[in-house]
Amino acid sequence: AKMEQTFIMIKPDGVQRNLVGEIIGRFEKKGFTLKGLKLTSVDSAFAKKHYADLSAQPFFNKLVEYIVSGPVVAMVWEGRNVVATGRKMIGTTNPSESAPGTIRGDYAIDMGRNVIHGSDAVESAKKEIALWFPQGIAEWKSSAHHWIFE
Ligand code: YYY
Ligand code: MG
Repeated sequence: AKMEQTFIMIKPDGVQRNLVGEIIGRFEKKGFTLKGLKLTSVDSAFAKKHYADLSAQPFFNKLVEYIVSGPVVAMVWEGRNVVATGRKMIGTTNPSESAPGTIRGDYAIDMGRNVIHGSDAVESAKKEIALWFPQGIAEWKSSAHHWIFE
């Protein structure tokens, strides 16, 4: 599998519930590399752009209200297969079906308070990273790189 990047966002409930350190720790300890990080609040126009693909869904307005309800932590993580592996670490959309050991399985109950977002494909990751980090992200290589990737 190739090196790729994914966009991960800790949603307002995750920030309010002090899960930021825990979630960052899981991605760090897995071996992925942190390439972008900011605490920020977004307005509804921005949230609608982020979730544009879901604009026809009945839960869309509620989802947008939730995302603008407090600051979020926006991140870019890099590593081999990080998009799919990140989704596995996050768990299924509905936390009541997410396996224990996943972030949603361990820390969430309701679908509309599921703590974290992760890109669902390499293409959507590229779009989301460009939307959230228009100024670009840090260029660096971890000194642990060769201890993690063969
Ligand atoms: O990628 P993921 O976050 O797992 O789910 P999406 O299908 O992209 O939906 C985005 C977001 O919308 C989801 O995290 C919760 C919310 N949502 C909802 O409130 N009700 C649904 N039936 C489906 C999704
Ligand atoms: Mg999604």
